[in-house]
Amino acid sequence: MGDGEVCDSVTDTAKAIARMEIRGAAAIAEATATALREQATASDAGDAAALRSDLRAAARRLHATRPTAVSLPNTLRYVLNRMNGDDVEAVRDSVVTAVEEFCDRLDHAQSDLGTVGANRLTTGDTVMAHCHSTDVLACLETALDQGKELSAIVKETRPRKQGHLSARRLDELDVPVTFVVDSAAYSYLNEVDHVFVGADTITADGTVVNKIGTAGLAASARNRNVNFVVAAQTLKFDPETLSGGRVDIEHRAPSEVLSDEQRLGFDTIEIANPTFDRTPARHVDAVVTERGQFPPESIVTLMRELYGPETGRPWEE
Ligand code: RUB
Repeated sequence: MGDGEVCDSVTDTAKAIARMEIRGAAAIAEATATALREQATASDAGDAAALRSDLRAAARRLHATRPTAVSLPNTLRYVLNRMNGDDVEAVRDSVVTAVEEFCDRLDHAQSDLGTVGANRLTTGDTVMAHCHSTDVLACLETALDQGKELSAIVKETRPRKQGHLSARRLDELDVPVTFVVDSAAYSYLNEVDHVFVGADTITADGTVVNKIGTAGLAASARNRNVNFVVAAQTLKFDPETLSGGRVDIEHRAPSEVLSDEQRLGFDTIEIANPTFDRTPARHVDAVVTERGQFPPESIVTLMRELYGPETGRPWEE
């Protein structure tokens, strides 16, 4: 190493993120930060410039895994912008310290956000959940810890069925869960007090990019006058959208939709598998963050305050 080569744990983490063994924006952020720390400690770079080059190479490898989850580049920005020092030890120490700080903030952010989200909930409420978001679960867990009784309707969330993870977690917490296929959501909305979803990315105009199916659910919730809440740490804000950047929507393999066996006889039919969609701000009642609750249209102000000076791509330098 020392010549832009990445260590095994960076490669392993990148593969695990790409295969969705590590998934969800917060988990991706933590794994990314930890992999950068591994790179800093494993590198045998001979001088500070070589170590910086190894770290940027590691960051590029990680960045290439999932294009839509902005927590990943925001993590890279946080750590690489704090990388400093004139010798190898100093650069290494600065990265290790930045990663510790980052992981600490991540832990606090989720529990602070949970408290804000729990304030929206009262005993007897039924919440509909889509996909698996640890930020959403933090809101529900905090409300339960406060003694509020909740029930949940959980959507399966095709094609990867991450709704199973949410349903199992809520069942462990003794929340009565009704598990439904995605197409049943509209029929169940009249039994629901709030829809809670997470986010992978929130743009400067308050658009919420989250697991495919979120936008349709938000439109249905608006149609039925059901509160639609997005639980998302400010780490999900995309600072590149402050200057016109667009969020690319990841497309994954057709085999996630139909297995090779199911595909027999379908081979001339194109299968599309977009992973995320865009929910417009007008369908979102509130964005719950660790810094409080915001109408989506006001996110731009907070985004500028938090990320104004950090919109670059330090892994490309
Ligand atoms: C997961 C997903 C989650 C967000 C938020 O998508 O869309 O709602 O990532 O998760 P995938 P969290 O399964 O493709 O990663 O609140 O845990 O950060």
